[in-house]
Amino acid sequence: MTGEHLQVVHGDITRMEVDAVVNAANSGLLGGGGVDGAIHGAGGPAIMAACKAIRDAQGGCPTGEAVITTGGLLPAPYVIHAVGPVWHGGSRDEDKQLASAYRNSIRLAAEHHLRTVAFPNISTGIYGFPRERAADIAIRAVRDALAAAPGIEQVTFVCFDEENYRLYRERLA
Ligand code: AR6
Repeated sequence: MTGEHLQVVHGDITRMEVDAVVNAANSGLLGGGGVDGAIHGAGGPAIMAACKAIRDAQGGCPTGEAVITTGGLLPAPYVIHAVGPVWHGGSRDEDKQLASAYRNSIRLAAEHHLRTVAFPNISTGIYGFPRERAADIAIRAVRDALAAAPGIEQVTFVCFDEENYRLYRERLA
C-alpha cells in the first residue's frame, strides 16, 4: 500500500482529512461534473467564490497548471485546482501536461507549507486519458516533485473507480 510518502485508497476524495485535496478542474475554474462537481457540492459556495476571484484576477488556469483556494466545508482546509489535459490520442503533449498538473500541485502545496495532499486520478474520467498511462505519469511526477518538497509528508492517491485502484495498488505495492 505504501512507497515512501505515497499511499493509495479507494474512495471519495471529499471525505479525506488532509491539508489539501486536489481537484480535477477545467481552465474556466467554474465547476463541472465528476470529482469537480463532488468537491464543489460537498465544499459549498466558498470554493466557487474563491475560484471566481482567481478567474477575475488571472482569467482562469491554463492546462498543466494549478491554483489554490479554501476547502470551504470540506474536512480539508484547502483545495488545489489542477487542470489536466483532454486526451487527444497522445500527440498534443498530453503526457507532459498531465505530469505538469501533478508537479504544480505539489509545488503549490509546498509553498503553502502543507504536509498532506490527496489526488484524484486527474484526466482519467471525462477527459479520457488512458488510465494505465496516467497512473505511470502521476506516480513519477509526484515522486519527482516530492524530491524538491521535503515538507510534504504524505501524498494519497484517492481512486474512485476499481480499475484505477488496482493500477495504483500494483504500482505502489
Ligand atoms: N473522489 C475521487 N475521485 C473521483 C470522484 C470523487 N468523489 N468522482 C470522480 N472521481 P473527472 P477529468 C474520479 O471526470 O477526467 C469536470 O467536468 C473519476 O473516477 O472528474 O480530469 C471538470 O470540470 C476519475 O478517475 O475529471 C473538467 O471539465 C477521476 O476522478 C473535467 O471534468 C477524474 O475524472 C475534467 O475531467
